[in-house]
Amino acid sequence: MQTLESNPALQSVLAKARKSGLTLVIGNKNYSSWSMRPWVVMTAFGIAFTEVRILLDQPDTSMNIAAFSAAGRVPVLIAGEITVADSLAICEYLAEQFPDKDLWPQDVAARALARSICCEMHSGFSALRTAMSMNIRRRFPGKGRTAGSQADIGRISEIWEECLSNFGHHEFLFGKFSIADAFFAPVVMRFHGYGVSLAPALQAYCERVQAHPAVAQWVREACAEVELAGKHEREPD
Ligand SMILES: N[C@@H](CCC(=O)N[C@@H](CS)C(=O)NCC(=O)O)C(=O)O
Repeated sequence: MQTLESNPALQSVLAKARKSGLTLVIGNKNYSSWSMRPWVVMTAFGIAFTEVRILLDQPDTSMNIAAFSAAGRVPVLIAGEITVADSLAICEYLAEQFPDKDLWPQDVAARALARSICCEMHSGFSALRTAMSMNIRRRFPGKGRTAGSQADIGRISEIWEECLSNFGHHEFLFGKFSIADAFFAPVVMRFHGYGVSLAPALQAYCERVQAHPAVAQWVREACAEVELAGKHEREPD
């Protein structure tokens, strides 16, 4: 495997990142649902960062990611000498570093539920993620409906209903926009792209998420990208 030492360009990007505040390493905005989550959190909460984008599904993708993290996946946050890999670990790190910004809900019960549903998202819904991969620029109405993805859509609807009715007051999942909404933002994009029908209150929630300035900015930038990742462009069943 090539190392950072053999790639002077990336070596200088990393050296600069180590010296300058926070750097978030992400994949293509059109496809990288995991990258979208911390990027939306940092943007929504006004946490300044430099973005480094690595193109997915290219011959040098693994080598380029390995330059920043041995875990071999994006997103990665570089904070001085600290490297945080994984979307959820990054969000937890940010919540700890910026306690005044309330990235998680303030109420203890709401926060416990917010963490639970983010973990459920992070470790589950693989049927939905496989059958309906995120491709912000394209529409696949009615596609990707497997028994597993339908079950995942049902469970996600149940989660949103519970959060919105008990804590959300018909705004975001816990009222004010939080990490939990950022964690489900890529699901909102999938539901939009694959034309999933939802109950009116959940559809309205999806529209609020898409209208959030940080989400809207990510989507705009995803639409402006020109690079294609063949793996993610395959027509779904
Ligand atoms: N559990 C990880 C998953 C990250 C992940 O799977 N990222 C994908 C892009 S969305 C990746 O880096 N894939 C490597 C590749 O395509 O070579 C997280 O939450 O950050």
